[in-house]
Amino acid sequence: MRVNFQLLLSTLALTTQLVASETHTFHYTAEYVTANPDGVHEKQMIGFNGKWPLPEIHVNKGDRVQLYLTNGLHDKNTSLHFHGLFQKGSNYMDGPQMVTQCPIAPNDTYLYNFTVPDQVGTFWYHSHTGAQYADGLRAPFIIHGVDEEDEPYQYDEERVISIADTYHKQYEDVTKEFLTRYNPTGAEPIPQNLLMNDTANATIHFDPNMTYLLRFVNMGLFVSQYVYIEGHDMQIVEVDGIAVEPYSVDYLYLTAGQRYSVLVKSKPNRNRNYAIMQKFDNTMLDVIPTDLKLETLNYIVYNDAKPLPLAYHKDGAKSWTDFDLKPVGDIEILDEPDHRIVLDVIMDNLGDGVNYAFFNNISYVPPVVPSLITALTAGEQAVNADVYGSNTNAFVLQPDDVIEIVINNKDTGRHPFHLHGHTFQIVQKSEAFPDDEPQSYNETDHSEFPKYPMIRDTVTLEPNGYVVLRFRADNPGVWIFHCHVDWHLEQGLAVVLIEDPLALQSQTPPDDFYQNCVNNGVPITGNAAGNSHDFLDLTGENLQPQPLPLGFTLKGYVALLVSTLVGLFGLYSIVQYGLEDSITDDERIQKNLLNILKANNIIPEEADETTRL
Ligand SMILES: *[C@@H]1O[C@H](CO)[C@@H](O)[C@H](O)[C@H]1NC(C)=O
Ligand SMILES: *[C@@H]1O[C@H](CO)[C@@H](O)[C@H](O)[C@H]1NC(C)=O
Ligand SMILES: *[C@@H]1O[C@H](CO)[C@@H](O)[C@H](O)[C@H]1NC(C)=O
Ligand SMILES: *[C@@H]1O[C@H](CO)[C@@H](O)[C@H](O)[C@H]1NC(C)=O
Ligand SMILES: *[C@@H]1O[C@H](CO)[C@@H](O)[C@H](O)[C@H]1NC(C)=O
Ligand SMILES: *[C@@H]1O[C@H](CO)[C@@H](O)[C@H](O)[C@H]1NC(C)=O
Ligand SMILES: *[C@@H]1O[C@H](CO)[C@@H](O)[C@H](O)[C@H]1NC(C)=O
Ligand SMILES: *[C@@H]1O[C@H](CO)[C@@H](O)[C@H](O)[C@H]1NC(C)=O
Ligand SMILES: [Cu+2]
Repeated sequence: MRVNFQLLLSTLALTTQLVASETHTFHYTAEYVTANPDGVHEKQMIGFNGKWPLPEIHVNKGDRVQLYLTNGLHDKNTSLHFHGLFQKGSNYMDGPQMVTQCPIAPNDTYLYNFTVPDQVGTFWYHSHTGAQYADGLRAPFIIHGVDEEDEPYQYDEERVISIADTYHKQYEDVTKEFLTRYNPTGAEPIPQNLLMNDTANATIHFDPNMTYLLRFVNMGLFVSQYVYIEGHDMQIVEVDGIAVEPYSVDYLYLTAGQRYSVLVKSKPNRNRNYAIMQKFDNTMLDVIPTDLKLETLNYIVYNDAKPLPLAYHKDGAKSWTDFDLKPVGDIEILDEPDHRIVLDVIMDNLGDGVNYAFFNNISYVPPVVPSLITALTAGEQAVNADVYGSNTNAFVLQPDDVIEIVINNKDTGRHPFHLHGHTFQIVQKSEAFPDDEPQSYNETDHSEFPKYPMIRDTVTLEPNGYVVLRFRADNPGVWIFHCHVDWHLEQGLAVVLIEDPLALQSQTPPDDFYQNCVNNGVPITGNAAGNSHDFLDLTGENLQPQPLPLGFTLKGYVALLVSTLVGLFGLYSIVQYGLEDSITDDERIQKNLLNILKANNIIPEEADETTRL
């Protein structure tokens, strides 16, 4: 009797566990949907099953996700990345095309099948094909805790609040106009608007006497945003899927890709409604068009019968940084690194006149074969960084090493860097420095390391400054580390970390992983050049364009030109000017520019194309 009872109990326990972890199966077809996100401009968005916005996905820790993605875009490839998920043991489900998978061809279906065993919090999913998520192929992905330890904060209800910048043109048109020699300074495309919850003038309903968990996700492409709420305190409790000790703030600042969950106590009555504001970080814009609204108003509504609030401006907000936040659980700084990777960021023009982004003088160019496939098929040679190509910035990491990534910004822009497959500790993060005084990290002369550093998956690098990140290489895989300003990723601001490739080889992607490549004409074995006979022979690999001819100081030339033209017409017109379709050859552009410079006495009348400026 007693034995049977115990058996019954353990059977019950087993059943409970089975029931507790659920499998969520989704069948989604990505296809064009006409929508008007900001209420100002109608465009073709990319929705799922004929609907846009895309659905929020909610799962519990330990659940399995089976998401069948059918590419219903007749003229484009697609892919899906689950931002912030470790994908431990399932590297091939990470999503970035030509890194961990082949692009999904039109009319093909790919199954994203993975579990979320060890993470809780606010994440999101998005296309990792070009700048495609600009057209709306993105949505929040929330992992709920299953016990108190998972969510060391209490709330009555949650509200998921996505924010984003938005473009009125289709992403491929914006990309084309950006990556051209007619935009030699690499001026990033200026978004036309801000969205909250995929709309403008959004309404978030509140009931009185509640504690809300507001989950903010920046699903934007480029510009960081400030968010602040009238008359309500915000207490940060979760950052990029990491629970932090409660910290009260007046505002949030989210770069593309970042998330914050805050606790907000609602008012005891429904006497009035309140403003929730979004504001562009306009220091990231090269030019501010006069019709761009830098700050937009949304509504916290307690009472539909009461008037909507006016815009609210937060004065004297207390500033704060990542160093004010502390992950729950006294997680100490990792030891001195076993492997330090130093990356210098620059932006510059190559011989085709286009402005590119570089880590250590290399502008990432996707290989012929996805790097993961190279790692899986290179045998022992998978530990040799060369097989991943000379233009992918591949670094091989040894198992369980403490990795330190030092990024020195030799550029005047602000860059939110994101690492796939990991979170990292932020052990140093400098302020911004003036353009003529960039500062690099000095390992023998730096600020004190925090004892309990902040941990997250996306961090801002300040203009002309540096950040130092640490993590342990405990997740075999091919993980891309890149700027989440998608325009900068398109310009090549990425490296790939090849983490413990020999252990990675024991991961076996399902058949459709390879079939997906075959259907899209991508080889399923070989090095970065697609060579499977000699992994060290990279003949035919994809390479960045040749540099500009020696002595040709286009940069100075352009700088002068820009300052002149800004004076004359404002930078906006120069961008317009640069994009003029009628100008089709470099020679004519140079002549035109020279003439403008001469006309303004910037250069002498006798100067020609060979004059060094
Ligand atoms: C938001 O308000 C602006 C200004 O009133 C209006 O032009 C726009 O259509 C509104 N957008 C939405 C989505 O309601
Ligand atoms: C889709 O990807 C394949 C493989 O990389 C490529 O050859 C093809 O040009 C891509 N198609 C489009 C429409 O970009
Ligand atoms: C798409 O796939 C379906 C089912 O495999 C097939 O019937 C159809 O002909 C395909 N369409 C195109 C345009 O390839
Ligand atoms: C998803 O992966 C699990 C574990 O490998 C496997 O058991 C399951 O059959 C897969 N689902 C599908 C639909 O292939
Ligand atoms: C966001 O918009 C959707 C669709 O209108 C709505 O169902 C949802 O409640 C909104 N989210 C919040 C936080 O208000
Ligand atoms: C909210 O709580 C306060 C204090 O307990 C109470 O006086 C008030 O009636 C409550 N408001 C509502 C709408 O229930
Ligand atoms: C990049 O190239 C410049 C000029 O050739 C050189 O001085 C510099 O050392 C290079 N930087 C790196 C990190 O390789
Ligand atoms: C780094 O700091 C040390 C100690 O202050 C100093 O001697 C050294 O010159 C610095 N290195 C650089 C490259 O600035
Ligand atoms: Cu960037």
